[in-house]
Amino acid sequence: MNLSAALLDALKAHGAREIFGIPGDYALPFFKVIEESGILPLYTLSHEPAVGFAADAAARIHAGPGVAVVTYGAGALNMVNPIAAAFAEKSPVVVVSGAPGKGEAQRGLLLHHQAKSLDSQYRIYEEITCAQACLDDARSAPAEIARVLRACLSCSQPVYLELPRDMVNAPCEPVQAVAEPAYDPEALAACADEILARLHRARSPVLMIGVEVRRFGLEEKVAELARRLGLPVVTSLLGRGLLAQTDAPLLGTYIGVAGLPAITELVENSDALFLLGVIVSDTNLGVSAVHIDLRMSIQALNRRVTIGHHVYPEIPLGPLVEALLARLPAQRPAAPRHEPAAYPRGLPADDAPIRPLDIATAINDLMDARGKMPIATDIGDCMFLAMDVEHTALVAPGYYASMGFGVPAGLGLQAATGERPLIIVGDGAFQMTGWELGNCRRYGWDPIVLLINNASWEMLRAFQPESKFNDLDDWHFAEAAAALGGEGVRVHTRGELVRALGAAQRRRGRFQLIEAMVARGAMSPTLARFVEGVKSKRT
Ligand code: TPW
Ligand code: MG
Repeated sequence: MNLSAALLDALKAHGAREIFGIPGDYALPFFKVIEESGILPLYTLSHEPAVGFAADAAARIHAGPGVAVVTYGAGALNMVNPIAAAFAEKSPVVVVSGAPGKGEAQRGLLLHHQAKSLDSQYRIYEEITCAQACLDDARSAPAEIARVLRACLSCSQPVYLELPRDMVNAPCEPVQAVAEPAYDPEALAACADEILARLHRARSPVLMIGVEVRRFGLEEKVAELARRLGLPVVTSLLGRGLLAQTDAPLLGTYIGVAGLPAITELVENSDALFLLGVIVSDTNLGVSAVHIDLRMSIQALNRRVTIGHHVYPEIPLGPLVEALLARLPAQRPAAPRHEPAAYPRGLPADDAPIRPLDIATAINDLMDARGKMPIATDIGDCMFLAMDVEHTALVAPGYYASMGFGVPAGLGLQAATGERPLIIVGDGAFQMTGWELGNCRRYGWDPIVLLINNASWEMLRAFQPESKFNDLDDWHFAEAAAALGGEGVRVHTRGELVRALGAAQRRRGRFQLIEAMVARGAMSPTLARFVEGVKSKRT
């Protein structure tokens, strides 16, 4: 066996299902093996940021590693931002970068795509991945690959593998996977007991679910845990979309002052907030009018449980959920008396102009009539209006908040699941990565793309209305759809929006771009509250 086949087999054995990439001369030999071996399907895109976002979305949706393969320097450094995003949002992306061969590096010349030194790229990636290896020794390579892929799965974060081009065909042993790091069952038992005692004593315990629950494949078990505990359940902002496929007693999403008052009060008045896999970030917990006292909370994140001043290190989330379930009776306690969030429905198909909330309403009506779709959003009002869309599988940059995520993430969703996604994106973000839709035709992808064109960086305008640089030009995106292999329509009224969504849903085989024209200054209620909340926190 050679090194590249050993790597591809190992990726597949660790749960990878497809590869996204863009080749370059340092990566051409590896791409040749990827294509000719057929071990994993290869999807090439147009610009490396999209490769990173698509691999990230694939990882999020199938809760296993996503793979992004790029060339050295110009390729890998182009992908730093999406991998930083995946690191922050705990998405397990395996980056494989081609690199100069060992011999080339020893000739004393600077090599093309080299920045400062030949290992600059490796050191940059050390900052944004949880494990790294340079596969420049065929004897140690199998163990190095196993170590790095184990870290990817155990930490649910990106990892970095550098593959010098003269190593691609080096003879090599197959990769033997390494086991999960061990934990102390007695510590786990003590921790589970303490959590349950703490919840039992509390007046108003609340369970908040975060992305780790999905990353570690625990949604069904956590839904069962929620039922047995009989606690009100909410998701964090980044955790929006979790538990959508379960019958957990889910109320909605906590977004502090930006969210529904009933959920905000419940979370902020809780005397035992159980944060299960929630990243403790400003977007998840900071947008509150009151200061949430984390000493009153129970936090399980990053293989560590913190209960007040007690810290239990090395408690992985899966075994913790199992231990809690094992301690709870199977019968259901009385359902908690909290109303789940109600989402807007029944958009009149009239001649009124489109407001952002109308878009959420139209999507709810469509999904009621034709079934749920997985959704990818960008950052901007598209993400905030998605909070008014009924719970469905969702990938969105809810914490790191990088623009350009939505369209490539949607392509990643369709590649990974075969399901047709709905992409919701603003005009500013579409200017960054919208061109990637041109790759749909050759792979048979046909997402429905709802582009909110307000000719504006509206979210920035909301923070700083006096700045004229937030005015964008009107790019007439729908007209570009045909050239990219899809179909586009521009809609101005609610009636046109409803009809366009229905028509797009019926037309399969090509991407359907609906360019919804929205007035500058119009915002979803959630974004308006979010901006007010952030502004008042700053002053
Ligand atoms: C890679 C900063 C956050 S939101 C925003 C900017 C520029 C405006 C988005 O405009 P769009 O949506 O897409 O038209 P909308 O609803 O506000 O009109 N560069 C990157 N990421 C971020 N987050 C920014 C800049 C930003
Ligand atoms: Mg805009």
